[in-house]
Amino acid sequence: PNLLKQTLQNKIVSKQKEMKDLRQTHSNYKIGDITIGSLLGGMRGNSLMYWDGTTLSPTEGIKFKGLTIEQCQDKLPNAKDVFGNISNNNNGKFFLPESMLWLLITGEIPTREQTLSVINLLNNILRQQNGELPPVTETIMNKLPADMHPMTQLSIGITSLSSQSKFSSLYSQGKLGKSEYWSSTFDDSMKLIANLPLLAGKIYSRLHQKKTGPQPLGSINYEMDWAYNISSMLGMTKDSQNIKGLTPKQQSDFVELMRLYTGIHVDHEGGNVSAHSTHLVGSTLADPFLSYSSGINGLAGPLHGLAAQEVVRFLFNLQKKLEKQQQKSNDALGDTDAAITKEIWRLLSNQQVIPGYGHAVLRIFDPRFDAMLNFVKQRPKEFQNDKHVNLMQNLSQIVPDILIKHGKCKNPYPNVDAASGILFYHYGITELMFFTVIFGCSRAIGPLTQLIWDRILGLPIERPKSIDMTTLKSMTK
Ligand code: FAM
Repeated sequence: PNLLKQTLQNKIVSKQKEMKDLRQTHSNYKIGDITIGSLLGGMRGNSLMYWDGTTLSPTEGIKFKGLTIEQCQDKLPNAKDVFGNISNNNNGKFFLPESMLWLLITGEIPTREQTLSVINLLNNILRQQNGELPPVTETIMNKLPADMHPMTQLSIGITSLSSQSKFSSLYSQGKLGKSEYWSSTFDDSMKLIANLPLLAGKIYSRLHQKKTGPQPLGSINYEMDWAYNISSMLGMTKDSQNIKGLTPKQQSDFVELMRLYTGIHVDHEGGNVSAHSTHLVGSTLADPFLSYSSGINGLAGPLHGLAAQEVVRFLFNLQKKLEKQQQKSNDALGDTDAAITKEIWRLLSNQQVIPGYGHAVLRIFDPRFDAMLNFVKQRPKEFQNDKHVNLMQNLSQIVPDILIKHGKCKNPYPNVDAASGILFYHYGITELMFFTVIFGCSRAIGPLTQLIWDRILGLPIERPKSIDMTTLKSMTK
């Protein structure tokens, strides 16, 4: 039995009624004003779309069905809750993305059994595929140039899965009534999420093909969770080739990092580009694969998900510069802060952005950044000699003051990308272009959950009105 789908089904009637009442009774209620400034400024501050899973407060950060990240860590089942003591170290403490998936779809905190049912749901999809990508996707992925950007490969891979879409197939056969759209959208969405460890693994293995050959770097362990299996398919667990030569403790830590990262990146309310693109394309009744590949294309922009890659490049260049300067001046660590400050000002005066800083909505230290930083603080021995991780921490103390003085950006604080890439790098994911693929695995969960609800609630095709310069000018006369 599909516990998640059944639980969702039980919620449909009352939620549809809520929406119908709102539409009938309050359609004319005004919720904001649109100014020329916001129209030309990327619609900042305009509440224009319906999104139910998460909300983003400028001062409190992300909330998942009303729960902060800390509350989620406290309340949602983690690997220890689900599997018992899986290792003799302290890991297994971060909530599993599967429990977040349950929360976002049903609005309820899952029990251990319910979380396990989501793990089994995803693993059973892969069992039916013998732990391999569908043949069409496998063929297409193998034909892509190995040096094509991993995000382009991910987008193509997800698009190609569209040939598996139950929704599209039933729709084109004229077999679907409106009230049935959600069911096959649910099945397609779960299929997409289940296939992401395989796709990410495929893309990563192609980066290593010269050394490791064409075979996968790992295999799916049907007893384990989704984040574990992403790690395996990247070659980072005992179910894999352990291509980076990690110790068992490091393997376990890497899986823990993957659970943390893929748990907190699932969603960031609806207006961000990856979520909004999925929603927009989905509103045409494009299937979940076509819809989410649009989200992936948006995530691949340097101002959005690609920032993780840019941050690591930035940290490496900065570290090199600092070391050169120290050699020149024969200085110990004394003047590092001054040198960092000078370099940040140089970049700003060259009109460059400081990657990993700023946010369109947040006006605080991103709580997701804090969560990643805590991961480091809980493992002082592991990270004490990593100069780039140290630089990342140092920057987070120095850059905000500079950005405040610079006076341009509305949020001078680090966002999640300031920390994420360099932690993956630490464990051996040294291919910078790959980081955003991991983001892309996680982000599927929020927007696809919403897409299922869009179908349940019968949200219409999105069609905002555009305005030309002549009209804008005539309005202001
Ligand atoms: N460094 C230098 N200048 C910055 C800046 C930064 N980190 N962040 C913003 N600004 C500038 C911005 O370019 C704009 O300049 P102009 O007026 O010349 O156009 C000005 O400050 C006002 O921008 P804002 O209103 O504060 O930010 P936006 O809402 O326009 O943009 C971001 C938000 C995230 C795109 C922007 O802060 C940025 O480019 N940050 C660096 C890239 C980054 O880290 N992106 C990742 C965001 C992350 F959360 C994610 O999506 N994964």
